[in-house]
Amino acid sequence: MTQRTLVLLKPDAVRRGLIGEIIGRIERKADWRIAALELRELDRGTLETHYGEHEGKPFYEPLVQFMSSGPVVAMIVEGERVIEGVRQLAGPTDPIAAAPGSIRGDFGVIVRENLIHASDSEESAEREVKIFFPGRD
Ligand code: RTP
Ligand code: MG
Repeated sequence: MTQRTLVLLKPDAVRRGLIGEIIGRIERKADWRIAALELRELDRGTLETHYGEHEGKPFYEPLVQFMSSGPVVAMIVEGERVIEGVRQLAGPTDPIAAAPGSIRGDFGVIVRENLIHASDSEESAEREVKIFFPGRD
């Protein structure tokens, strides 16, 4: 089942020089392809749309601040079962709970600064691709 997913390398990953490391893990998966890729700063409107499901939660405002604290890498990744697959590569939200070998488990400590976002369902992927790459939906 070929899918596409929206992946963000968060500002902590970019600041720490982990772009190549993380993209390398994604690229090495058989038959997955990077279909779009851009380094960019996110404005508040984009983040409010993207993280709308979390509005009102205690971590929402600090999350939006963090995500606008520096450039991110936005990507569309395509391939076999890529939605579940990138979530597996990333590991659980809390990096301390994430197993070694996962991106968050290998490089993260803080829940907010967990290096990577990946769409969590087909519906989220379609919605998020439209937000970040409106010409590619
Ligand atoms: P993401 O959406 O970024 O791929 O991460 P996720 O599905 O694993 O986590 P989600 O529950 O959607 O939360 C979105 C992001 O908000 C930050 N967060 N901080 N308690 C906290 O301080 C807290 N909880 C979540 C994380 O950056 C998380 O990835
Ligand atoms: Mg999420």
